Amino acid sequence: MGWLAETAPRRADPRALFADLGSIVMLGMNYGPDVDPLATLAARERATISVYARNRDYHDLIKGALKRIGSRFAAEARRLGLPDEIKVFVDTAPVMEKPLAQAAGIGWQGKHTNLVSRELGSWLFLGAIFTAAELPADAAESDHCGSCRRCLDICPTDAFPAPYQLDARRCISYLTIEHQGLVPRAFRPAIGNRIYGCDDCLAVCPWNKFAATSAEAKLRARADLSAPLLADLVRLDDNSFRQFFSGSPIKRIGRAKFVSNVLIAIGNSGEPGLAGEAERLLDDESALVRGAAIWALQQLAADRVSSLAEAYLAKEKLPEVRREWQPQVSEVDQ
Ligand code: B12
Ligand code: SF4
Ligand code: SF4
Repeated sequence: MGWLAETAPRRADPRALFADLGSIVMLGMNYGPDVDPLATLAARERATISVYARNRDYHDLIKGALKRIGSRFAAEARRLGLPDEIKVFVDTAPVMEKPLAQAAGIGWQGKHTNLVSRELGSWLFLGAIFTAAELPADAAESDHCGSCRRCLDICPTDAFPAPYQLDARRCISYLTIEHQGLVPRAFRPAIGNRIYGCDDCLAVCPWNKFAATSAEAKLRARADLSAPLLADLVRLDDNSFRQFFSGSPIKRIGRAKFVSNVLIAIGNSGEPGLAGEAERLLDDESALVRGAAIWALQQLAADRVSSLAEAYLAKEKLPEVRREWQPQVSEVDQ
C-alpha cells in the first residue's frame, strides 16, 4: 500500500482532485448484515468472509448510486443558477473519506479508526460528491466512544498500537486482501478461518445495536458465501474462481492469493481430513499456493510432510525437492 504515502500530498487537500471545489457532499450507505458476522469463526471446516464481500462489489453499486444522485444534484444546481460541475469518488481515490465524513456530521472516527454512526453503527460505506457549488456546511459529529475499548481488545493480531491508530501491516484485512505474497508466518495462526478481510473490530461495537439490515439486496450475503466449506473453495481453478466470484470484490485478488488464504484456514482448521486438499496442491503451478500448501500440511500432518520428503529422496529426486520446495519452505518460514 505504498500508494498511501505516495498520494499523501493530494490526500491533504481535496482541491488537488478538483480545482474549482466549492463543497464536498459525503454519503454513507448501510451494509448492515442480517446475521452475526462472527458466527462462522468457530466453524473450523468453513470459511469466514467479511460482510462487505459476501455479495456484489460495493464500489460498483456506490459509484452507480453516486452518479445517479450526482446528476439530479447537478440538475438542481443548474436550476438554482449554481455551478453544476461534479465528480464522484468511492474508496479508490486519494480522498480522506473518514475525516471528511466526520466533518459532514455522518459519524465519528471510532477507536477502530473507521467511521461509526449513531444510526448505522459501524456498517456503512462512504462515498463523496465533489461539487463546484458552495453549500452551507453541516455540523461535524463528535466522538462517542467514551471509555469503551471493545474493538481494541478483540483484534486477533493486535493491530492497534493505540486507540484511533491502526498498524495496517498487522490487520487481517490488509494481510488477506492487499498483501501480495504469502501471509507472514507470525500472523497465520491468528487469522483462523478469515479468508478475506476481517470484521471483528466492527462487529463488537456497541453502537451496532442501532444498526439495521441493509436495504440493498445486492449487499446481502449470497447463500454460498455465508459459510462456504474450505474444501470447496480450495478446489477452485482459475476459470471456476473467476466464474464463482464474478461481480464480487474477491475476484480482484486472483485465484492464487485466494487459495493461499484458504490453505492458511485449512492449516488452522485442526481437521486432519483436510490434509489431502493441501497435499494435492503441493504441485500447483503457483509458488504462492505451493508455499501455503506446505504450511497447511505441516499443521495438519507434519509426519506426512517428512515422509513425502523421504519419498522424494528415495526416488533420488533431490534436485526437484530443492527446486520445487526449497523456495516455498524458506518463504513459509519467514
Ligand atoms: C487504506 C484503507 C484500508 C487499509 C488501512 C485501514 C485504515 N484504517 O486506514 C486496510 C487494508 C487495513 C483497510 C481495512 C479495512 N477497511 Co479500508 N480503506 C482504506 C482507504 C482506501 C484509505 C484509508 C486511509 O486513508 N487510511 C490512512 C490513515 C492514515 O487514515 P485514517 O484511518 O483515516 O486515520 C487517520 C486520519 O484520518 C487522520 N486525520 C484525521 N483528520 C485528518 C485530516 C487530514 C487533512 C489528514 C491528512 C488526516 C486526518 O487521523 C487518523 C488517525 O491517524 C479507505 C477509503 C478512503 N479513500 O478513505 C477505505 C475504508 C476506510 N475502508 C473501509 C472498510 C469497510 C474497511 C474494512 C472494514 C474492510 C474489512 N471488513 O476487511 C477494514 C477495517 C480495518 C480497520 N479497523 O480500519 C471503509 C470504511 C467505512 C467506514 N465506516 O469508515 C472505507 C472508508 C472505504 C469506503 N469507501 O467505504 N482499509
Ligand atoms: S479488521 Fe480485524 S485484524 Fe483488522 S484491525 Fe479490525 S479486528 Fe484487527
Ligand atoms: S467498539 Fe467502542 S471504542 Fe470501538 S469504535 Fe465502537 S464505541 Fe468506539
